[in-house]
Amino acid sequence: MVSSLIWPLLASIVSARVVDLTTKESTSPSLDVRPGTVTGSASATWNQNIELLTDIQIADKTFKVVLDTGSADMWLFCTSGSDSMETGRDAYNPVTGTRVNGSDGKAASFNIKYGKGFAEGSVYTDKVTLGGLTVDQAIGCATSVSQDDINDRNMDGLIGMAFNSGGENLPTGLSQTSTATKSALNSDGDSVTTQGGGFLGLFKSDKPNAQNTFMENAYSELKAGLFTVDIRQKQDGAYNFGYVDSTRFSTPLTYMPVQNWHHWVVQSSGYSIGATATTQVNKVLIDTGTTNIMVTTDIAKKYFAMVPKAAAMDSSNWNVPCDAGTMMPDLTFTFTPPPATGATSFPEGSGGSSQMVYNAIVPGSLLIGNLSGKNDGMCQATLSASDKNDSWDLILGDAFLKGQLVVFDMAGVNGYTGQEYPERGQIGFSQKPEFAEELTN
Ligand SMILES: *[C@@H]1O[C@H](CO)[C@@H](O)[C@H](O)[C@H]1NC(C)=O
Ligand SMILES: *[C@@H]1O[C@H](CO)[C@@H](O)[C@H](O)[C@H]1NC(C)=O
Ligand SMILES: CC(=O)N[C@H]1CO[C@H](CO)[C@@H](O)[C@@H]1O
Repeated sequence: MVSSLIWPLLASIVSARVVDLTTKESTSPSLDVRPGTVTGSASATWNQNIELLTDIQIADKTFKVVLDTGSADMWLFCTSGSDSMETGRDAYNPVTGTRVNGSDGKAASFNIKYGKGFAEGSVYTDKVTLGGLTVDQAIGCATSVSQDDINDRNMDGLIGMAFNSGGENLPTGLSQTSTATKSALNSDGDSVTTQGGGFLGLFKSDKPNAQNTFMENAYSELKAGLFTVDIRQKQDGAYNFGYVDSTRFSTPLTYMPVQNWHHWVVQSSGYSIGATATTQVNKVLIDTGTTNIMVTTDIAKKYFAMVPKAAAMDSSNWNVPCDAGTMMPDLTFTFTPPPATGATSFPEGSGGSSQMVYNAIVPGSLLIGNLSGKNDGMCQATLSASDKNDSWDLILGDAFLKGQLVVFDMAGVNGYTGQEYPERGQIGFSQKPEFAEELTN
């Protein structure tokens, strides 16, 4: 907890943006429009089978954070918060950072509201290392945090991987109202998705110069402007930065353009429960920060009607027999890529694009979650119901991501990348080798 006073002075002098990275030779420079050469990798470790935590380092200290594709801000519990908040976790001591000030010279404050939670405090910039990539990063130093998050002692904060659109004018037609999601442990140990504002809360009070997200800061250095998510059932997974791991991903990938500049939202063209397919267009948020798959009540009811002994716990959650195994139908979301238009230049390593329809299959066994806690042989389902939002219809969280390999590519539709930070992104899907085998049997 104690930081020396010498280190922060040194740290503020060093201003290289990205250092100490794995460097790979670029094999096809003509296609590699990214100026950068670096890649990185970090593991994703389960916390109580409910959220994934990733290590970041600041000033040689390690913090465990939720890497959240459903929101854009970064915050950590701050050492200047209450003692009870700090107990049992690593809190960030901003003595190594530089305070961000408003135009009046006073400390800039941030105030992020998630529907069921919040974090507030002041803002610092500091050197943050994630997956071996080091950037100067704005950090919300949270002195006031919702009790559910305080109780989640293994979690030191959150790093948002969604888009930063705060300082920009949004293209017409897109909603300015921001919503964010993250998941946390509530007092019952259930997964919760919290929503209702959160993007760029860092700049709310004093509106200092817009701060960048981690991906924006790392973007120009990365070999490819993307990160990938490989989450596994009951095992550590991996987040990779700047490359697609060809030993895991089968390429070419099916890429879907993001629908909304704020969020990693793409369009699905239908879903299947077991062999029963329904054509229905939905906007889906692909969210590492939500434990469950959140669908409409209609889809959830249809699904659980197929599971013998499934029991509704309330209007949004169901329990299923822990040994339901093969009785749980697979749940499939269909992604139909738009026809290729315009430039189709892919950064090397991003896998190229497939025009094939992608069926994202979530094997039924992945929808059986934790024990109900009632010693009744029942387990919480990781499929639940929630209402639609303006920004999305469905949230495909960790339960979905366990079934697919996913690329979050900041390039535009069909892989177009300019030298500037792009205005849109695309999400690429690839079957997991282990499930691809299971599913063809
Ligand atoms: C979920 O189950 C795992 C064991 O599979 C256990 O370690 C964990 O504490 C449980 N989480 C909650 C929130 O009950
Ligand atoms: C903000 O103000 C504090 C206190 O005066 C100062 O230490 C800090 O360097 C300022 N930040 C910037 C970026 O100038
Ligand atoms: C599914 C979803 O995103 N639901 C949220 C939509 O927005 C309202 C109001 O902001 C929330 O209460 C819902 O939880």
